[in-house]
Order: sequence, then structure tokens, then C-alpha cells
Amino acid sequence: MADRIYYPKSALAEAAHCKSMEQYKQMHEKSIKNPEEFWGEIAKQFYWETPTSDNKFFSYNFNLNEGDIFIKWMEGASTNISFNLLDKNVKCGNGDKIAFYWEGNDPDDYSRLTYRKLLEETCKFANVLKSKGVEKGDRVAIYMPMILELPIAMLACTRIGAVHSVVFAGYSSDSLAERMLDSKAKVLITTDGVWRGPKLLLLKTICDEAMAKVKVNNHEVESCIVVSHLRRLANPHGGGSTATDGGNIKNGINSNGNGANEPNIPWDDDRDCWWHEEMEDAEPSCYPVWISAEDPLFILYTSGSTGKPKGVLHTTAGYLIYAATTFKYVFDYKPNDVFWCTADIGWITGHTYVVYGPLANCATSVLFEGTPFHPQNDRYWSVIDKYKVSQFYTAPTAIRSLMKFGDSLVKKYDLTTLRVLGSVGEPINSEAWLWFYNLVGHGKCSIADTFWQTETGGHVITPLPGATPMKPGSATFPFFGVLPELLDEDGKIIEGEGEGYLVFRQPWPGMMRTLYANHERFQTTYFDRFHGYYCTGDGARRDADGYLWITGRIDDMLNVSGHLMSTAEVESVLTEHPAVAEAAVVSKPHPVKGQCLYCFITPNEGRKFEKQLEDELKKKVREKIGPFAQPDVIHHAPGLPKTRSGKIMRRILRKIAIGDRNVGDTSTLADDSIVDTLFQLRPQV
Ligand code: 6R9
Repeated sequence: MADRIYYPKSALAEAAHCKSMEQYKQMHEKSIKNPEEFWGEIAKQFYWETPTSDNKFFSYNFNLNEGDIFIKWMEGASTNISFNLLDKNVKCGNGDKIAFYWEGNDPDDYSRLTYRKLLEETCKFANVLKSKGVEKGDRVAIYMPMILELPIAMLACTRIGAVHSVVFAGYSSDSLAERMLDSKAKVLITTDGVWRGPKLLLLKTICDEAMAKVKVNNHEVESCIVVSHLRRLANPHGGGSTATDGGNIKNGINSNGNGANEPNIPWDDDRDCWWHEEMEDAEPSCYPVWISAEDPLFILYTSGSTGKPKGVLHTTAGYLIYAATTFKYVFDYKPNDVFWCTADIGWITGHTYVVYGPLANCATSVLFEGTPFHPQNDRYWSVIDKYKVSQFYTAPTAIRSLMKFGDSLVKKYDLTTLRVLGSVGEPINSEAWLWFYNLVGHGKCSIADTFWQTETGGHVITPLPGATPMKPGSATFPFFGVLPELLDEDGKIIEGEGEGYLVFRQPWPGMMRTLYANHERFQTTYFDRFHGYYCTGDGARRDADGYLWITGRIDDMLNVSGHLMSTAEVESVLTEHPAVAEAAVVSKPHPVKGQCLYCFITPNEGRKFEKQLEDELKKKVREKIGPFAQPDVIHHAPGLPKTRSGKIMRRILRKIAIGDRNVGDTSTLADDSIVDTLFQLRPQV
């Protein structure tokens, strides 16, 4: 079944923006051979305060032998993203169109925001930021749940040229502090707290811890702006801002059966202020600051294989046109569609496909605060029906976790408004693909298995719903402007069928430009392994039909439920524990999460390996990195398999983790008896 080819349904293809493989091939060829013309046409849909300088539309160097790496699109042009996403749409007569349907954690909490209101709120908040001394180029950290104030805060930054750095609100205070310190954030925007499923998270408390840690390291966050989210849920007619055009917010704290008492929110009068109080007197208009094409738009941190997160930097013009174009073609977006991407805005998927891509197309989308399991395991399907969603974009880990509950929960719902289903974050196994296709999509929808990265800004390898015949588990072919190659160990191009390192030959408009304040690391991480190419860090296979299949990370990175993290990052947290001498972390396949963390621990001399230590270590990783990073297994390792030069052989540890005795060549190990010992100590999981 999985080898079968699934063709786009003819009704879908006939009405699609890209209707056939022939059309795709022509457009792709043009985008590669004549990028100036291809992207120049697209750029005309947007407003530019000043045009691109002559002959400066596109320039780059991808080869370290020829000097520093750089990528520039539309040099000389200036624009403002919020102007293109909001003012332009309102001026075109779409002021009353819904930009976002907000669906709260509790199904009784919902609201909506039109383009006109979104523009007004954005301008007001831009004025609030200005009143806090934020200027063009300043960094603003955002640590917020999925509420309407989050895109408002991001767009307000773009209004005045400030650079936002959104940190996923599931990260620990340490992780938040590290990111604010690296970006030297001037302002932090957060909420008092949020309900995630049945759990209350006190975000302001985490922010206070993080701001204190930043201060110890000689940087100070000058202002912290706090949305009163818990209070408005508990008390909809009382305090709290409600940036909406109608809706219903009545439950929140009460509905979870936890009592209506508001938790204590830590406060520093000199630094902290409430969002709704600041917004009260803010002017509803704010003239946009014109931003150069290559000026920074945002920083988003992603895990690096050394453990220190990398501040991926995206710039203005290229990101705008790429987010807009991928959104339009990959989801085959049409004006009456309702789009829903379930990703948190704290990840790149949320940046590009909850905020920038949809708004650039004047789309209506769903902004969902909750989880797939609350209050019942049918929440996703009920939301699709409630808003008549036409494109549903989610992650394989979510699909696998929902498959467990059987087909009946899905069958309760109509779901016939769906036309395109999207998958992102990790390879999708064919079983999950087929379930998604047959059950959720009724065998009528196209599936877009979109491969991309924080660094790529938008989709780079993906089917197009009306054009590409699909193979379950294959991300298929490159998007416009993208030229992939597979390389062997020596950097030789693999033609035709084969497997190798996935690299790209030339830049597309939406790719990253640098790592914030660390161009050196940018060059060594992505351009040093193979000169002349951007190296993704993923492996891929090309089959006889030319389809690309992503095989996963080839560096020391793990992908747990779509969250990327490095083994080094987790190992350094584990070895901070006073009882731990050494730690080695590998990934183990997991039926729902894709991969899970399997940790080998060598205790210090005289320290026993016991349950209490296991629990402490799991807790420590949760606290230091975030709950999603919690290890599944802690394995007692009196020693680790190392080469004579002291390098840990993770290849062997991965075999031990899955209980596969077939460990391969152990001749380079300093002491090969350790392999047997580790098999004997394998915990029963
Ligand atoms: C968008 C996003 C990037 C890494 C990437 C790869 C994995 C993402 C995938 C996929 C196979 C897909 N990945 N999409 N692997 N098929 N469709 O997830 O960005 O968080 O930076 O992660 O995720 O390993 O290198 P990011």
C-alpha cells in the first residue's frame, strides 16, 4: 500500500494554483534559471516604499573558498511587513474579513479578530513599545501562549522595525534566560499564565526567574509587559484586555474545576506593566517605519549540536515573499478557505504558517490555544468541523498519538470541508500517512509532507496538492527556487537513485541570513562541511522516480515529537548533577514521539545508581530545557563504549537502546567488554 502512488483528485487539481507536474516543472525551472524574474513578479503583489536598486535583486556567495557567505534579495528596496499584511489588506476592502478565529483551551472560550481590528491593535501596541523606548533594531523577547496578543505583539515589532525573538512558552526559565541574554532583549512580553489542557502554567513566574538570571549575567530586561490572560478568563467582564471582535470568554480557571482564585503574580513596579493598562491610552494609528529588504525581521532560536542554541536570523523582503508564496502554493490557498496550522507560534512553523504566510495572503486562520486531548481526544476534529477548516497542517507525532484512540472519534465528525492536509516536523511513517489520508481526508485530500527547517524559513521540499502524485512518507520534490543535491561523504554529487547528505546549491528568498551576532558559527555550521552548498544536517534518499525521502538527522541531533534538540544539550544538563560523572544521550525510536531520549549515566565513584537518582535526573532535564525534553530511559552505565581517542561511540549505544545485539565492529573500542555489561544492565522498558 505504501508503495502505491496517490494522485491528486481531479477536482482539486483543476482548481489548484498549480495544476500539473508539467506546470510545476516549468515554474520550478524558471525559478532556478531566472530567479530575478520569477520572484520579481511575485514581489509586485506587495508594497515597496522604495524599489530594488538596479541589478541588485539577488546576490550571494555559498562558497567559503570565495570569501564570506552572504545572501541578499531585493537590495535597496524598503517596505514594512505589517503594512503589507494589514494596511494593504484593509485598503483592498478586506477590513471586515476575519484574520484569526481564536479557539481557547476550553471549548467555551473563543473569539475572533478582523483585519481592521488586528491593524488597530498592532498600531496601538507598536505605540506602547515606542513608549517603552523600543526602537528600530532593538530586540523584543516574547514568551506567550497561543493567544491573539501574540501575533499582535510580533506585528507591532515589525511596525517599528524592532526584532522579535519568540521563545516557546514551554521552555524553562534557564532556556528563556539564555535566549534573552544572547539576543540582549530590551523588553519581554508575556502573560500571567495559561491553561494547557488541565494544567495551569504560571508564565510570569518563569519570566521573573529568567529576568533575574539575565541580570546576574550583566544584562537587564528594561520592561516586562504582561497580558492579563488568566484574569480575563476567570472574569470576562472585569479586568483584562480582550483584543477581539466578539466571541465568548467565560470559563477558563473556573471550568477546570480548580477554583476561581487568581494565583499570585510576582510583580516589580519599576519594570512590569499590564498590557491592557498600557493599551488604554495608546493611539490607534502608527506610521510604519520603512525597513530595508535585508534588515532583520526576527530571531528564532533552534537547537545546535554543541548544545548552545543558535539564533537563526531572518530578514524582511525575502522572508515575506517566500512565506507568502509557499503558503499559497503548498496549501493551495483560496480566498474563502479557513486554514489551520496547529503548531505553536514559538516554533518556525507557527511563525511562517500561523502568522506571516496566512496574513500575507489575507487568509482566515484558526489560532488554537489548547491541546489535541482536551477536554476530549476528539478536539482537533471538533475544531475542524466548528470552523469548517479547509487546510489542516499538523505534525506526525500528533497524528500518531490520535491514531491510538481508534477511528470512531474521527468518524463522529463530518470533516468534508478539508481539501489539503499538511505534515511537518519529522518524517511521517506510511501507517500514519495512510490513516491521515484515508480517515481524516476521506481519501479525497492531498497530503503535503513538508520538509523544511527553522533555517529555511519556509517549505523547501514538498508536494503541491494539485500537481504532485504522492508517495506516503516522501516529501517528494523541491519548492520553487530550491535546488537540492545528495552528496556522499567526500562531497561528490550522487546522481539518480541513492542516499546521502541533503544539501542545497543556491539560496531561495526565505532562507536564513546569519546566526545572530555569530556569523562565524553560521559559516562553520552550514557551509564548511561541503564548500559551495548549504548543508541541512539531514540525510535523504532519492528513489528511481526522483522522489526525495528524508531519512533524518545525521548530526548529533534528536527530534522528539517534532522538537529538535541536541544530545550535547541534554548531556550537559545531566552531568551538572553532582552524582553524575558522565552521560551519553542517544535517540530511540518511539511509536508516538518519533524519537525519545535514552540516557546512559555513569555515576561518580561511591554513588549508587538508584530510582531516586533517575527521578532527579528526569526532573532536572524537564526544568532546565523544558517538559518536552524529559528522558524516557535512564540507563546505568558503569562505563561507556569509547574509542581509544576517547570518542563515545553513539552508534553502539543506539543499538543497546533498542536491544539489538548486532552492534557491528567494536574493534576500535578501548574496552569492548563494556558492551556486554551495558546489555546486562538494560532496564526493562
Ligand atoms: C519546520 C521544522 C527541522 C528538522 C529538519 C528535519 C525535521 C522537518 C520534516 C522533517 C522529515 C519532514 N523535519 N520536517 N523530517 N520530513 N517533513 O520542523 O523546523 O524545528 O527547525 O526542525 O526537522 O530533521 O532538519 P525545525
